Amino acid sequence: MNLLDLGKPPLHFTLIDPDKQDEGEAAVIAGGAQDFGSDAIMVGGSTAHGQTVSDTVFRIKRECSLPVILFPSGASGVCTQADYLFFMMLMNSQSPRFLVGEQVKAAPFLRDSGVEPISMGYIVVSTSENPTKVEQVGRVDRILPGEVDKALAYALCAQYFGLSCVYLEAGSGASRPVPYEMIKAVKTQVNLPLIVGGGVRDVSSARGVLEAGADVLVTGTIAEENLGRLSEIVSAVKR
Ligand code: 1GP
Repeated sequence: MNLLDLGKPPLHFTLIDPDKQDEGEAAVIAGGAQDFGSDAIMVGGSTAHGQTVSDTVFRIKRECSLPVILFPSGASGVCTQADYLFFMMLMNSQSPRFLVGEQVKAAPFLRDSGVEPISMGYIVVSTSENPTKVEQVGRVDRILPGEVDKALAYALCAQYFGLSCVYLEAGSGASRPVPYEMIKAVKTQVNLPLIVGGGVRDVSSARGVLEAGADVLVTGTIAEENLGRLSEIVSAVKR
């Protein structure tokens, strides 16, 4: 599946972390996201797994007709109710677990699940002074905001490995989004659909990320905090 089969870019995906609210609240966020014009619901988080993920996906699917894409932190974040799963390699992890270990555990289950994998090169950029959760859990080789060439090298690896898309991630709740210059470099030099997320909480940074070249903008935290702001951001993506 090509990510851009989900729609003509720019696209907006709403990320819901099952550990941040109960299933009912998650379904309300998903319903709102659909009404505002978001293109897909991503479900996952650094600590979310098992039954919590399944219950949340089940409830979202009942209330909302958008495609649901799992965004797992490991094999235990996989469930059968979703439509797609980001089959991701955390490219700048220093742990074999996030390069291929969790994927090996998940693959046989995924084969039998009916959930369609979307391969993705996941690159975590360190935009905050204090390491974000994903930086800590994923044991990343830090990419600092000025290290555009380093991010670009990882993104090129995603292309040469034959992965189907690349995600530049500042981490959920990051104090700043991925630098625009970095997004621009990856967009112009890497021939893959480009997802960008982390730290986007207002229309101005959403526009900045899109103008720099993101095909897909992901927002998570803002949907938990302020659905009105989510609506403004989705409108900015879609105008
Ligand atoms: C995290 O990029 C996503 O994986 C979303 O980040 O929660 O900061 O919007 P936020």
